[in-house]
Amino acid sequence: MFEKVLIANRGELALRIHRACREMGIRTVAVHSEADANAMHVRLADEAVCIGPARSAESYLNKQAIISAALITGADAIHPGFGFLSENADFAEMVELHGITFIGPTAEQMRLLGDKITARQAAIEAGLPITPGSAALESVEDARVWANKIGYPVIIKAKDGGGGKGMKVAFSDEDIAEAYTMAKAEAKAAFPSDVVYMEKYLQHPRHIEMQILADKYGNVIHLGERDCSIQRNHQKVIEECPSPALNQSQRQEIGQIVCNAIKKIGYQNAGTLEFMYEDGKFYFLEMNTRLQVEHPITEAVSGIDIVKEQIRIASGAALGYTQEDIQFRGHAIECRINAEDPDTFAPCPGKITEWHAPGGLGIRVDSEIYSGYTIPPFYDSMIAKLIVHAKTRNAALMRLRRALEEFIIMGVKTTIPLHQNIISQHEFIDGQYNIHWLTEYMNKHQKKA
Ligand code: MV4
Repeated sequence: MFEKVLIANRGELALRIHRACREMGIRTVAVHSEADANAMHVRLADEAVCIGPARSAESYLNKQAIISAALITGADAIHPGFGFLSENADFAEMVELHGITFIGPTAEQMRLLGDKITARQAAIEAGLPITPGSAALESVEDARVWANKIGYPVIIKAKDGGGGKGMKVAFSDEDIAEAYTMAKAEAKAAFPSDVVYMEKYLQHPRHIEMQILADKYGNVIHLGERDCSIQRNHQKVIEECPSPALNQSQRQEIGQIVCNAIKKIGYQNAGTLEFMYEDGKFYFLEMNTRLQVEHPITEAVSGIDIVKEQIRIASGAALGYTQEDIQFRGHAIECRINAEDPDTFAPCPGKITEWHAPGGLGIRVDSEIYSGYTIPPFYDSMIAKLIVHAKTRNAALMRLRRALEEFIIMGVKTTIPLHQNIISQHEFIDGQYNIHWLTEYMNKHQKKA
């Protein structure tokens, strides 16, 4: 087992990883930018190294600085968290070349699954259900031919894309030229490659993702699904586990299919397979080769500490249990609390003058915020995650309502009122929503600016 782990991340996740290490008797190294010198995990970690100025490019994305910090402090392993360098295969490779363990999959597994076209190919060969689609598109004419083969509507996507950038939908031959050209241009501007491909467009899917854990010996288990359909502009707002749309037999079926696929692909550590779910069918979208923001709802329902499992797997331990040992209990819901204007979503950094987090049975608040802390303007606006867990979905909704009422954050605007609004809508209460619902709801009820 590792003696010392360097946490190559910031904010609530850095604290979360520190906590797992602490409980495992592993010493921690916190790396931070100049702007994060006062962060809680920096104070709690055994050692702290300033790796550069506030700008992420010069600190949290600075591969050399992070590896130097690991070498100087003698860290055995680096946990990348999510975002930043967590899915950067070159970084994973550099870390391993320096004799340090990267807590995650191998660089080649990252490369295979990070490229949307090779990932789709791997998914097909591994038996995952997928939307009808094309290989890399060569020209507008090629796009038109494929679109008529697949059948409109179609969506054109960048192979290195993500988060909705470089995606264009076409409903007929009239749209295809513009969709192809725009998607390619956006891809060129935003990603390493401007290669684009096409899929059959699903018009009202839910976004359901499966959490898996795989050790270095071919053992794979799944920890159930998360429904992440409540999102706006590709930013998740509320996630829940299990999905209100699935029944037990569907869960077992997709779980089995996913585990078999991961065994065939050959993968190690934690991973999440994203699907679109429409009219009772799953369609593989992409695989995330990292820990996800919303992992706590899976932890609540399965009782498994996913970060500890990541560390154990990276240290060479075999999974300590089989699929039959995993029990799912109750229902969990996560609200992402952002320092943003709840109506305009404009980021709203600043000094927290009052902080009172809710408590009680089944409440978890993951955050680094404390009274007097000043939120820096350089990073993502998420400042806390509120996770509630209860026996049933209705009980979880009641608990969530109560917890949001108790949550006091003064000094900055937050999205707490937005969450209170969403969970009082009957489409949410009935669990009848798809990926477009929140955007449509917001547009309908947008305060006239
Ligand atoms: C799709 C789709 C419908 N049909 N692909 C959005 C970003 C990236 N994860 C893929 N995305 C989508 N791909 C097909 N064939 C709809 C979306 C999509 C979406 C997917 C999941 C969660 C939220 C979304 C919001 C808008 C569009």
